[in-house]
Amino acid sequence: MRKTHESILENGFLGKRSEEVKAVTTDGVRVMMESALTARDRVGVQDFVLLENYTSEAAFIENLRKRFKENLIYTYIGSVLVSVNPYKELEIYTKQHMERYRGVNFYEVSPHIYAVSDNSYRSMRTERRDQCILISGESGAGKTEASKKILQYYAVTCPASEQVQMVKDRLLQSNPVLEAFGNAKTLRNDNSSRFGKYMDIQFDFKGAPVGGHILNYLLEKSRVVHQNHGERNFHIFYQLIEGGDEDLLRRLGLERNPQQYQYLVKGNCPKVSSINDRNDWKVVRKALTVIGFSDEEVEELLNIIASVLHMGNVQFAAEESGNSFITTETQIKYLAKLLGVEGSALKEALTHKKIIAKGEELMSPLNLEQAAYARDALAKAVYGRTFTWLVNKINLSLAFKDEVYHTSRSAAVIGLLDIYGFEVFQHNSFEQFCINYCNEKLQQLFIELTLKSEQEEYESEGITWEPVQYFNNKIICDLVEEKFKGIISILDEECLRPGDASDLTFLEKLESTVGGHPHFVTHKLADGKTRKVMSREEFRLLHYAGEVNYNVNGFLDKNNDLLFRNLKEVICQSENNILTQCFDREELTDKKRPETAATQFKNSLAKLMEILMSKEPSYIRCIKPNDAKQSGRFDEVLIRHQVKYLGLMENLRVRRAGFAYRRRYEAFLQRYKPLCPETWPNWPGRLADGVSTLVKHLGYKPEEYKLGRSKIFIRFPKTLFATEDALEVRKHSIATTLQACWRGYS
Ligand code: AD9
Ligand code: MG
Repeated sequence: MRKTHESILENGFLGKRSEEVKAVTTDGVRVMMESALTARDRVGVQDFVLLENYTSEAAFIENLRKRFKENLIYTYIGSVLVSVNPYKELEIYTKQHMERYRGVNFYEVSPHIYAVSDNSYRSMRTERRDQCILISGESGAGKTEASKKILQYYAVTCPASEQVQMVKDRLLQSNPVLEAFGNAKTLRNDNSSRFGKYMDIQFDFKGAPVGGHILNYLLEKSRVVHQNHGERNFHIFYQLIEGGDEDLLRRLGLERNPQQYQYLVKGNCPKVSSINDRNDWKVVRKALTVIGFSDEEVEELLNIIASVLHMGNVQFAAEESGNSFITTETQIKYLAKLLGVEGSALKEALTHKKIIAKGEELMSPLNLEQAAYARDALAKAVYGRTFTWLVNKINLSLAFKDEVYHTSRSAAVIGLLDIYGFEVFQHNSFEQFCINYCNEKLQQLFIELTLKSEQEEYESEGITWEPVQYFNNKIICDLVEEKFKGIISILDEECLRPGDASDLTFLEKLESTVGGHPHFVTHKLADGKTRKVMSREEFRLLHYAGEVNYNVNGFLDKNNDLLFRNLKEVICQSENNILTQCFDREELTDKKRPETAATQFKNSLAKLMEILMSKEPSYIRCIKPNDAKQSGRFDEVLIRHQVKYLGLMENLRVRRAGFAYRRRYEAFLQRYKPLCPETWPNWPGRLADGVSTLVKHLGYKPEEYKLGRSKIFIRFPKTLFATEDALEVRKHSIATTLQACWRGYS
């Protein structure tokens, strides 16, 4: 019985209150209905629009809590999916579950990420329109897991030929590879994405996935050389050291102990209980083969990874003059071999800088600090560019080519966006600034698209729209990205300014330019006094998702992202094929100053927004239930904060602004036609007339509903609840009659 009730609850329209059940005809039905309602009290409503008290944040949170307790991690706000990270494996991602959602109408099954996936897929097929699924939420909220579930759903449920199966395998296998090289343990998440990823899955006319393309955004390269306490470097280093066989490690000159490597000891966290590096290594190694990497390419790739570890162990000492020299010859030997470069040239380039004076090239010696800086810059550049190479290589392997039509254009695409989530640490730097700016942009898109599409729907259906007040974070996006007076512009200006420009002069310039902005704060108060709680090296941004203090230390350097020219020259001579692709010799002759890191990021985000705007979006809003990464813990304060900044209450209000529910005529008639003798079993005329007849028969009052061009709009949830109740009763009486007939026959 319990199962029946839950399936009624989870599969039908939810959220009725006990007193609303009036249409009860027999004791049996009453028992059944009451039992269903008790269960409903337990599991809450599956769509927040059905909350009676939809403006109450407390009711919203309570509904989330109820569902979370019952392992119902998904809930809708209309068509937006809210997902709470369960921090445990749930039995809801099996093949049977996938089948249940395949081709089924969004609202007829319980909320699930598969329903969103299937809905996008069907819209793409039927409307021939590109789709995108935007996954947002803070670090550790479950975005990457969500994107993987979507990809798996398509891989399992979409039609496949032998050729398509290969594409599916490659699409799936690209994940472990990119995560190995682009994810790391942070304090917020053991598998935190340290790069942004937008992936197009390309489909042919039959709906089969035939290719893919990935765009990657700003990798957090600084992690290669430094990790905060309790954090790790990128997974691949530990995987290689733990999982690589003896022979491989010998060839690479590596020891099976991460603590031996300076680039791996900064966070003092070589092992993570939730991660099995050795197993992950096997997975990644196999994935590289499936994607189509040759043995030679894998070897060259691993040579680079190992070389970064050796680079970290290159040490310097200073002569009396202050000039540095290298004290670790063995490392240089390994580096020369692994990078395929001249050892002596590398040594010179790590301890000297080429300058041009009076038209002549001179080698100027570096002091200890400068030499360490050059070494770290090289490690970051080598790793960062290799990561981009990896993405390009995966793209080549996923590229769609139609042999018949000789085209690389697919019929339609579904884009998946999985970026780094909003993050706040004790110490926040340039990387957090970029990550959080990116989240602002996505929030902006969410605001524009949800409000816009809602408005458009009312308009296209010919229904009057009642606007809702909401916080528009455009003001913060502008503060960061505006031409000439935005933070990025000011940072670039300082980066270009010769002379005494420093991180602190950048901060001063910020104060004088955007000091009065309502979302910008520094230690300086308007009356000239200082704010004691803030350091002199920080500025605070009041983000849509909360306040973050950024320490300006390293901003100029990270934004400049420069590699000394002579180091570049050495790497350009490399015999390693990957490196020669990453470090193009033309770069050496190019006089143009490359774009700064922040400007590149800003421009790539602007392009991303254009891509997303051109597609039909679906949203998944991920919520992190607690900071301890524990299952079963529902931290109300943390969750309330996320509900607030994700704008979920506003989203709900917009959705409910006029009408709580809307349904296409066809679906509405199909579901409720048993309730009216004129529409049952079939309505012969126009759908709109059928719905009109049906609702009149049900006694809907004119103020309770409106008929649009293709949909019925229902103002109050209780109208729908009453209809649902009547349907339940009707179904039960049909079942009872059938049973009686059956007994009569037997
Ligand atoms: V970040 O912004 O990249 O730092 P994400 O991507 O939002 O972050 P992620 O998907 O990596 O978070 O989820 C964090 C962890 O939560 C995972 O490693 C899982 O252990 C756990 N998780 C998330 N979603 C699910 C789920 N649907 N089922 C089970 C989950 N566990
Ligand atoms: Mg992630």
